Amino acid sequence: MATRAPKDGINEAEIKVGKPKRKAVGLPAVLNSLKISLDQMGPVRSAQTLLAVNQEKGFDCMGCAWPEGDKRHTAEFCENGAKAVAEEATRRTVTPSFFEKHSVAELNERDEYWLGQQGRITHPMLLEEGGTHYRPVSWDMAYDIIVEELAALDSPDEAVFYTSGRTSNEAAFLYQLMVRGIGTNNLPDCSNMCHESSGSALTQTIGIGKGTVSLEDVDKAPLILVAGQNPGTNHPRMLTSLEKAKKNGGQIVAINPLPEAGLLRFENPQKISGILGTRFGGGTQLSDDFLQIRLGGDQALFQGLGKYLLEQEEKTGTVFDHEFIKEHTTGLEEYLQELREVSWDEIVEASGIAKSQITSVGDRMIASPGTVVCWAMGLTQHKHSVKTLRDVVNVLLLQGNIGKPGAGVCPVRGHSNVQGDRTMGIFERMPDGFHDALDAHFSFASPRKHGFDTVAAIRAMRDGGAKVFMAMGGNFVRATPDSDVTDKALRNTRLTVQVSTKMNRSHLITGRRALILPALGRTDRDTQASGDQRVTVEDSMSAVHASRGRLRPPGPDVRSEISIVCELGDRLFARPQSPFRDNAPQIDWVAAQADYSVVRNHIEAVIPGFENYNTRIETGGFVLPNGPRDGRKFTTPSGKAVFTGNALEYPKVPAGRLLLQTLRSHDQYNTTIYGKDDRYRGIHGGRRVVLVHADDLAAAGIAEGEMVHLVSQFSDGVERRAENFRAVTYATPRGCAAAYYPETNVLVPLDSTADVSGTPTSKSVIIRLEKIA
Ligand SMILES: Nc1nc2c(c(=O)[nH]1)N[C@H]1C(S)=C(S)[C@@H](COP(=O)(O)OP(=O)(O)OC[C@H]3O[C@@H](n4cnc5c(=O)[nH]c(N)nc54)[C@H](O)[C@@H]3O)O[C@H]1N2
Ligand SMILES: Nc1nc2c(c(=O)[nH]1)N[C@H]1C(S)=C(S)[C@@H](COP(=O)(O)OP(=O)(O)OC[C@H]3O[C@@H](n4cnc5c(=O)[nH]c(N)nc54)[C@H](O)[C@@H]3O)O[C@H]1N2
Ligand SMILES: [Mo]
Repeated sequence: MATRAPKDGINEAEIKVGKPKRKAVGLPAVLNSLKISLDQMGPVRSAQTLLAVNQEKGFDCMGCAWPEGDKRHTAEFCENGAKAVAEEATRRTVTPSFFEKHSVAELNERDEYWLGQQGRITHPMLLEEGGTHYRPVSWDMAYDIIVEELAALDSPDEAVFYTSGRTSNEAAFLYQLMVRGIGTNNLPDCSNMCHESSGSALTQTIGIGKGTVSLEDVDKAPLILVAGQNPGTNHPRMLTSLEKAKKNGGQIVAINPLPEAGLLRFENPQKISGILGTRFGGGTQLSDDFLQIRLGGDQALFQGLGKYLLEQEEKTGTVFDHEFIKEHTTGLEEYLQELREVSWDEIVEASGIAKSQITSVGDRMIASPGTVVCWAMGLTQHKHSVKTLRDVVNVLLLQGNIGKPGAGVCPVRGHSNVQGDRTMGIFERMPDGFHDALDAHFSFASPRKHGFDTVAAIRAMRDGGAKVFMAMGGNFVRATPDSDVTDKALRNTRLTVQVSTKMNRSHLITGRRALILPALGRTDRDTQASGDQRVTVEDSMSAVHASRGRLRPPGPDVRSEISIVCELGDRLFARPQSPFRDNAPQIDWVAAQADYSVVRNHIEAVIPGFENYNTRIETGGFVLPNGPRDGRKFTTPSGKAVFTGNALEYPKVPAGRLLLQTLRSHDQYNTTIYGKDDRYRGIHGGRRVVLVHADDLAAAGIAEGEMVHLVSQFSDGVERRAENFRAVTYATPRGCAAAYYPETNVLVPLDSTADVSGTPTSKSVIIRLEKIA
């Protein structure tokens, strides 16, 4: 199996490698975002959009899920938020004549960057069986095709309904209702590949699969550990919070295999001093400590921290929060046993961090009245991620660092509404309480058998068990692992339906028939029968607020996700000839489509915490109840937070092999490639690079700049190959390598998933570098 560099993609010989940056943002970031905005939107639209980002009456930035502060700046945006906005609000369009000109085969030769650059899709398009080109199709016909294919299935479990994390609360709620009305829980989502490990670990230990901190907690935290996260690129507005924490006297410890620019130093683009900083050498030193950890070494590190706290507790008796432990937790002994058994040698070996560095962070924790741990994909995408995160919780519980100001767990979410989609029921295994409420309110019986997650859905399509695939946003075939396997799986279906704003690979690797349904985005004005609508989203800290777009949509034939679901729902359930009338959820789809406040009333009736939903979003929104945060209430079976014992695990890499992490460059949004630079890491003009320690390159007899193939080895014996990468020496620990996603997804075996959460192990893939003969 192999992927080649696409035709018009990149000439690796032209990739320029410079010195990685030591700090993030500042003037270059502001200039870069303005350039991209002007290119894509022109001056008037740029101003209209960028001034409305994250404002109370504006739209929610789709760049990330970091919350907005109470005092909003006139331009509450960051470079990468501006890129995400420009990407959607572009004036370029992909019309039927585009599809007439380019066959699917031809488009498949193009790279992700080129596809994305073509612009917004304006018409529903159909690829007929055996067809070479997409042709325009009426909305009515498109809906009829979906209904017909769903009705023809032997079982509703032969259909799969994916969701990406930009979908609004309203659209997500109606979508899951439609899917459960059809009779399946096959609701995989991007979260399965993202923070599922966080959800699994947190639900088990603290009773809720969400973070327990507010923005204020971060601003005021005396100590913040940032592990497995690159905020300078992926959550730039988080740097403002970290800067505030520093100004308030807080300390920051960065835990990362790479010295990421944003973690080290930051120049705030919202402040004149930050913008001028580059010239005057300013900016804020963010990290007090940088632990350059081995890939997958975090469980060892957190066990080391726990072990040190225990050793000091045994000396002084003042390290643990005894009252908290007694009142609010169970399982301490099991955890302490684990800490006593694990040796320092093993901890140091697994993490690659010296004992003295670990104990010095331990001393910071002991001295600190509160600690926050923030994390993202560096902690969630390993085989032992759930264990690792349970050990993060363990350490925090020892000092009572949950449910007090300036302390807690902070999983930093990716997509801007991925957390809200989960709250709305986008999950293949929602708890019974949710189903009971749904059934009662809509007078139907939702299916209780768990559905497919992302990996299970791919297996089912591959093996012929799933025949219709619909996606509410996202780019399933490129976001998922084992690209060659996934491509074949999708091609094995009868119908693929993509509700999308922009072109991507998932429109080109299709079932026997394929539909593209063009959708409105966050920035677009959404006008329905009752007038202009707004939607709502939930950020990483459980705050729910409204989002309203004001730009003219790319064309009259582009529809909102809500309207698409309502039209489908009406045809599936509510008409005399509807195939799923028997057990139909009782809802007026037409009324819901006409006025989204009707949808919010339904949500309020089913999901706790949404009381007076419509009223409260008028006044800036509200924060959902969070037991651990609000009052140290833990909805676990024991009613207490749970310490767990987790035998130490870490990736073991055979000699001559490397452990590869697949990560994001500064110029991409997941599978959307904005450009070919990774400014902070000093890479310019291309993406097929592999970052390796100088000594590892030398040991492999490979010269800096030489071209190599990446070959992954997994227990299934299949050789997975990603070809033609340029070797770049980089400051990563020995034995560890890094390359960009999605070019390297072909290397991630479908069956290599995290225990419990099922997340593909995108941050630990065993590879070897193959010299090109
Ligand atoms: N501009 C932009 N913003 C985004 C996105 C985007 O693509 N572009 N994507 C969005 C989404 S969906 C998500 S989930 C987030 C992703 O946000 P991140 O999680 O920051 O994204 P990654 O690029 O995957 O970076 C992983 C980081 O973890 C480190 N890391 C890798 N493995 C390990 C490990 O074993 N231990 C430790 N301690 N560190 C490790 C890497 O070196 C890197 O710094 O960002 C969101 N925001
Ligand atoms: N190897 C590797 N694989 C990974 C990861 C990794 O770190 N390494 N990260 C994983 C993570 S964290 C995630 S979240 C997934 C991301 O997986 P996805 O969410 O599936 O992927 P995206 O690239 O974010 O999807 C982009 C597409 O969404 C569509 N889109 C954008 N906005 C809208 C909208 O408002 N409405 C609709 N209907 N469509 C819209 C556009 O057509 C665009 O092409 O990838 C995962 N895959
Ligand atoms: Mo994500």
